[in-house]
Amino acid sequence: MFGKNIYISRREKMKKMVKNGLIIIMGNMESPMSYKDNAYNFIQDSTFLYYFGIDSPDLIGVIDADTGEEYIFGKEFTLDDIVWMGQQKTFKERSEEVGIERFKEKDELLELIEKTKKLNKKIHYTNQYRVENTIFLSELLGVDYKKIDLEFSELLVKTIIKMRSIKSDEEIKELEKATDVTREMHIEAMKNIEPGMKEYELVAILESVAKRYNATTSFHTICTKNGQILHNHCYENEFKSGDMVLLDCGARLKNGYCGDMTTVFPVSGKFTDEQKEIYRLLVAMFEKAEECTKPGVTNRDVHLEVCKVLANGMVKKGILKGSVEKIVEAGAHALFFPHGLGHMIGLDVHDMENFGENRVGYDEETRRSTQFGLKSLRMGKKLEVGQVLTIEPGIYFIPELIEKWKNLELHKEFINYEEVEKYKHFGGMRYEGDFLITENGSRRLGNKMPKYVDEIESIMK
Ligand SMILES: [Mn+2]
Repeated sequence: MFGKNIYISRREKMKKMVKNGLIIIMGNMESPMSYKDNAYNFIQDSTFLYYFGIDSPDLIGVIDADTGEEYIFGKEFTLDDIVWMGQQKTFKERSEEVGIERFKEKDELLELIEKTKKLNKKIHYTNQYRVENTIFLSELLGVDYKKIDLEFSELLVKTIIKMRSIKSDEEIKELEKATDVTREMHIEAMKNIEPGMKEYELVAILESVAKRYNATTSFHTICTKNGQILHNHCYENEFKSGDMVLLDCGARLKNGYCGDMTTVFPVSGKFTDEQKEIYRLLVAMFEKAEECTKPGVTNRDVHLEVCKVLANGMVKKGILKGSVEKIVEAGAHALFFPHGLGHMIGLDVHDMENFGENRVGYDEETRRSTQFGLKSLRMGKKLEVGQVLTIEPGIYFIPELIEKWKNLELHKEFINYEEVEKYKHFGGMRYEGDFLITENGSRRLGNKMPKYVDEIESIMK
């Protein structure tokens, strides 16, 4: 948690931007895993964390933009809670730590809503992603639950996205820490991998690094010898010499800030010549993105520049043919790179995507494409100083996709299918780092991360 003044000034800024009405920010409730008292790990809503800071279930933050009054509604501890969980700070005390003087029992929220309705004031709330909160809001506001996600406040959501998109110095420090824990997870994996190991055994090693820092993972770890499967959460395979590991994982610090990194490394500790060739092209794509990522350009343009590096490399290998510009315009390169270059990262690993990918990654100026590949770019809009986003190009040979395109004779003027066939066994590679947009360009967060073949091989020795 940050100092009180940070939360106070964030809420002041929000009030100024929303101007009038009553703002409701829902914290998360416990979510049962198999029965009520056996819940999933509690994850606080990140917007609630951003404005109200308290990492506990069943809280609701309310701000009256007209009067300036601020509240947290919840349920104060009873003797019963203390018997089960021990003495702890009261919610009143914890509310005061984030500058909120009015901690109220949850039941009293209904009165405030009734009062607000009588005054004909607007009630602002955001679109919801948890069914418990949708039902709660529906009952509180007397709105059909199906309408909750139609009648939310676009103004409030826009305000939150605008504020959370630009990271402050203290947030950058936390993101840097999250990136460093993430880095250590990757390096530990590189040092410990050996032929004969199961994917889940490697997962156990790298996830224990996060635990050592009182952190969790920021999403389900992808740790696989089948890198061509983009989001593979199955860990049953055995690594063999000659296989590549694709590891995409991140740490989520106790305070909510996330890291997200992907590396690929050879199980044996030595890249084969074929692996080196593709990996070097991947690094060239990554470095092109680093070079192009700066304020004022759209991330869509950065993505397209990176696609050109890929297309150019594939033309040199005889896999693609024709003009690089035309290949990328037609989207033929997406056979090998069907996803986007990256996404914003912060308190969520895909920052604020609960509001909708397009609200976060696009705007009136930059619209989302419907073309295969480009349509999966989550962040397309103009880059601004203070944004933090991932850069994560990939090169994949997905047998099923190759087969399908080949049968449809898709882009056959650009794709030399006979050459592509030779790589069907190859798998896939991705490399990812987290970047802050600075005045002059961008800066990769965290300590230096191995990237080149010799750097990776020397760590694995
Ligand atoms: Mn990512």
